[in-house]
Amino acid sequence: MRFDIMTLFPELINSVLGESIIGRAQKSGIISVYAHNIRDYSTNKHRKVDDTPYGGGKGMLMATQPIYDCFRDISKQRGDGKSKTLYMSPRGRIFDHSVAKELAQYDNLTILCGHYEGIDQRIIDEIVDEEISIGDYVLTGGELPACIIVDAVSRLIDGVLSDQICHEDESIASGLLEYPQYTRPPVFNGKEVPEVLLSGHHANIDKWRLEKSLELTKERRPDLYKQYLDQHPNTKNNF
Ligand code: 4FL
Repeated sequence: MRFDIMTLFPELINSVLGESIIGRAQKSGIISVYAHNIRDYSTNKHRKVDDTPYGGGKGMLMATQPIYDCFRDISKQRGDGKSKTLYMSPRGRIFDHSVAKELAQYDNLTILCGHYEGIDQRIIDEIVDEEISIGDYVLTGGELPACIIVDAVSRLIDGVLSDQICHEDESIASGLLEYPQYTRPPVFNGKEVPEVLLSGHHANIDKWRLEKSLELTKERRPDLYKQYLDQHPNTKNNF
């Protein structure tokens, strides 16, 4: 899978995504991430990328020309596969695990990161397929949200995680929060590991973990809990 990020801070993208699992996935060629500096496409002699808003108001907007030329260059570079262009924006659809699964079906994702007070609406209308928000807060730019999308989507791609069962098995994907986990030592500051986990009885351990997941989800995320019960009507509700 190929990601193209349009940004004023390509080094920010490369430093976040160059480490750990996503860094390794890039080195092994399973995914590629290209951070394009929008400023490189400015035709202005001072490499200007922003301008004042029509109608007045404070702040500066990102202008159309450098972004459009950057996008056209990316369109030439990327393959023919299934492609989508996203704009990271607090106005967008809220990102969650099901959106990540949806986006993992594409061959090419192009992500536009905003700065300043926003972007000329016409560039959004012209090149963006969907606006995506990572939550109801305002950041200084779209770079960190873009990295979150790349991270969450990439780990769903075959071969990115070492153990393929891993991401299908995990908590939020199942609709429940994760049960508590323990490792050695068996007693820490006087607190013991729950006995069932030391028993070696796998059926009992699975049952305990599911109960803990249900209990935690009911308490902390009643919205997810209700959804889970709707989808799993045979769940025994003991709490
Ligand atoms: C983008 C916030 C996506 C939340 C400033 C520029 C943002 C954001 N989700 N804040 N972009």
